[in-house]
Amino acid sequence: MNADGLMYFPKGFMWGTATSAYQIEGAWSEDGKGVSIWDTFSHMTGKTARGATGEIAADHYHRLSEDLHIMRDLGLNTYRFSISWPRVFSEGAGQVNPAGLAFYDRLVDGLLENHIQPMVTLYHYDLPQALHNQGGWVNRKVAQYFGDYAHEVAHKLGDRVTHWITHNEPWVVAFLGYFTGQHAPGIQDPVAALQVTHHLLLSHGYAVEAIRSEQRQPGKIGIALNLSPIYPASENEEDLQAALRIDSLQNRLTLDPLFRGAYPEDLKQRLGDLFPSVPPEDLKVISTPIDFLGINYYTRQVVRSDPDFPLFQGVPTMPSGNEYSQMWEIYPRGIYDLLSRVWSDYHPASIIVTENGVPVPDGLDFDERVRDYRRIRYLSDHLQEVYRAIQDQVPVGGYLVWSLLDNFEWALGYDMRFGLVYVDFETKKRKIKDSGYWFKQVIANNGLQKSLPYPFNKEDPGFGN
Ligand code: IFM
Repeated sequence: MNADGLMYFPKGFMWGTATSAYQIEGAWSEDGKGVSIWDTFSHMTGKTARGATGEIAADHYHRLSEDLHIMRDLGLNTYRFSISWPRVFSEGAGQVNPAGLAFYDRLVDGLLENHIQPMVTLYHYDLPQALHNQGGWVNRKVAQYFGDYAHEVAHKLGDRVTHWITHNEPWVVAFLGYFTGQHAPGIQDPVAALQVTHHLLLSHGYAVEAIRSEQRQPGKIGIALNLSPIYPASENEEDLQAALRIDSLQNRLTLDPLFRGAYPEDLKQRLGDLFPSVPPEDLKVISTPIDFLGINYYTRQVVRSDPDFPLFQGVPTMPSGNEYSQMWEIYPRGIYDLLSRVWSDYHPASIIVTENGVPVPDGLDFDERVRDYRRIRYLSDHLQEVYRAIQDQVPVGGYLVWSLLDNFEWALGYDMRFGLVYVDFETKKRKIKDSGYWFKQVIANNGLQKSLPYPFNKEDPGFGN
């Protein structure tokens, strides 16, 4: 910390926000876009809160210039967005849809005009329905199609995109989509979920090769994983062992093949026949070196041993004493522990916090201001922990807030607001929240104030939101 009370981040630090296509774009069937599994799923009765769909979402597709203006206003130097695969290939493969690609072309140009680095995610949950009809991610061929899609996009945008992310949260795609069924395509089959994990990782490797062969400037390539540090509920040996077992499923299942070229042996043994048989050549493809690891962090898990719980004999608990958001426990220290652990165990070339944020029930006050103090507190506390990791030599190159805009939070519909910018879902009107102005100041300073003034502390009157 400096004498002026600011914790300065490294020169060139990436400050930005993240979004995904289905959560903000809308225009679900315009300009030749094909149907995605989320279009199908959200149109089914009972799959999302209040039957919400992404048909219109935040209407970003039609409000691109307004949203670019907001990004510039916030002073972002990086913007992470995803490309809708069915917008580019309405059938997932074969004929390209030029109008779909043109939208992203305009977006990338608009970002660069505003001095914002484009970070492209190729897959953020919205598989073309046509490929699901061929078995979806359970079908190995889909991994190949993903490589072809990556090729096409890199061919078009590879002269301007600075950062590529192949997949967002493959664990969520596999386990919420194919095991619990809370996400599209709503399947509940553990064998499928593990097969899907492998195919997603394989397709990541294909995409890395495809982008490297097509890009015409040295863009950096990575993947974004949802990772959670796992802590034992007590110091008992049983709880410690349970935490390690859950860690193998939650974190090492994706980290080990990507960085060590092998799935965790203990996990494979535990899962026995449930685990797919994997050709050794696949692991070479999966572990193709990448330029950065994206980490999405929201919360931790605290696990206690439970001999009755199948296979893993461990269950998550809800520790008391800490604050909770609408979705999770708030545990800033977890991001420090996670960054330090990933760095010391896997040594990725560089790390970017590709998502961090919090859902709080905020809204417009009488004067049209959104005083989302709890979000400011959350972001500030987490950034302090990121800063601490950087001081300890963990190579963190950027921090992106989830999310730019309030948006469609998957099965939870529009009930969870994560944005730095408030969206009135009736009128689609945007309003920068107090957290957005706070973040703007952090970016402008390239530094964080150590202590937040009134009324950002839990004890202060009016902290409510
Ligand atoms: O909204 C999601 C995003 O799509 C993926 N990461 C977690 C966010 C909050 O749940």
